[in-house]
Amino acid sequence: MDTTIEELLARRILTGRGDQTIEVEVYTADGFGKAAAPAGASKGKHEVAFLPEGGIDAALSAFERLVSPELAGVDAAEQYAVDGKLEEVDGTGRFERIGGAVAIAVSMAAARAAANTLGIPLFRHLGGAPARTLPLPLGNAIGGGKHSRGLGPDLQEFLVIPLNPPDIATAVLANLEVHKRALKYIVKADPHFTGGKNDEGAWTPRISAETALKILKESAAEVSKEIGVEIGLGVDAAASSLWNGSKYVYQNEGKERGPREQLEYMARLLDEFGLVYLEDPFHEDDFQSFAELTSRFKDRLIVGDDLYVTNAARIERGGREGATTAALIKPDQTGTLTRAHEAVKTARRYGMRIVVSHRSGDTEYDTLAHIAVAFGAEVIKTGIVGGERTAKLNELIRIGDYLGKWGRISSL
Ligand code: 2PG
Ligand code: MG
Repeated sequence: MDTTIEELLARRILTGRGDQTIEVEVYTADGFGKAAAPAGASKGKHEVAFLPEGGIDAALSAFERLVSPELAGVDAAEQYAVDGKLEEVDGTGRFERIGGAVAIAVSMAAARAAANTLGIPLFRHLGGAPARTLPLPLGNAIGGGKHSRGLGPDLQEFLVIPLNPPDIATAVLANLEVHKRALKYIVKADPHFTGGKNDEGAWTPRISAETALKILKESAAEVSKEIGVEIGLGVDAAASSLWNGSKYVYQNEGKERGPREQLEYMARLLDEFGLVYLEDPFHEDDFQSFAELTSRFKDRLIVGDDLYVTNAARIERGGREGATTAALIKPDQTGTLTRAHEAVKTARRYGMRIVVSHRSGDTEYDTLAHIAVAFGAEVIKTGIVGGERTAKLNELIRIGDYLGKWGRISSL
């Protein structure tokens, strides 16, 4: 079985929200793999460049001129060699020349091609024998913030997570049931609600953050009682989207909060709703407030997304300063699987939990499910409904079946 890359090709395809992105096919002597780059909306300013100057056309042209000729001949099974080549041909450190979309699509497609050539599942190829733990799914049930055009609650995501599910299929079902159940309460709180959902399948009513959390608490309690699985609540504040340089602007609530008030507000939500998960409670450069909140809530998942942008050096700093108890890992934020793996290893050195995550503009690919199992992530964040979200959830169910009695489900 020869895993040497013989040929690569790239094309433009669409994300679930209809934006253009890059898909790459990699052919080895004996196999084939393809993958596509997801795209964010509430992007961190420290992420690698998604596209080079000149947009998608420039990315495709950079692929033809720089990437494709250089990658031919590289062994797809040696991920660090593939990813090292991508860094070398780009040369900017931030993928400004070839675009992060090209980089991550090539990186993942090469991994797929290697796994296919070797006749093993992708999670096994990337994670080896220890990869047998399925992550807990974190589902986005009610949406706000930038993902709801600033018209819903000011915080971006109101999330649910099963805490002690017996298996992955039950875990997925728990989230989906809470999402369905929540509608009953949402239409009471917002009688004009027409059932709109955002890019990730979360409901988008015009209600306050507190109402959203009350609704999820009630819905989760009902579902929990019926199926016998404890269900926790979470929030992605995406606070960089609220930050204006000196204050957090809550447009809908009609309030502004300074850094101190933001800290107290986040602490109040953690206390009042017993949140098990809180992502980006502060803007992306405020390591200090993260550390202060984390010192008060060590038993919760306080998570860095825009704060870390899957960058090992930023996670290293967060670890040294005690900024978070978990790191969000979005492979596209950093451009290659090798860099994402470095980020995971750094987070682990500081005892952080790992949350592998999709983007709000994602594709029907299921690659992320394999990456989460390979990295041994405790949690996978992948929206709630819609084809590009259920693609990952359904693949986790399949991986669970494949693992059979060797598989286990994670716990926090
Ligand atoms: C986030 C993500 C995904 P985006 O903030 O965590 O939910 O959003 O992909 O728009 O950055
Ligand atoms: Mg986020």
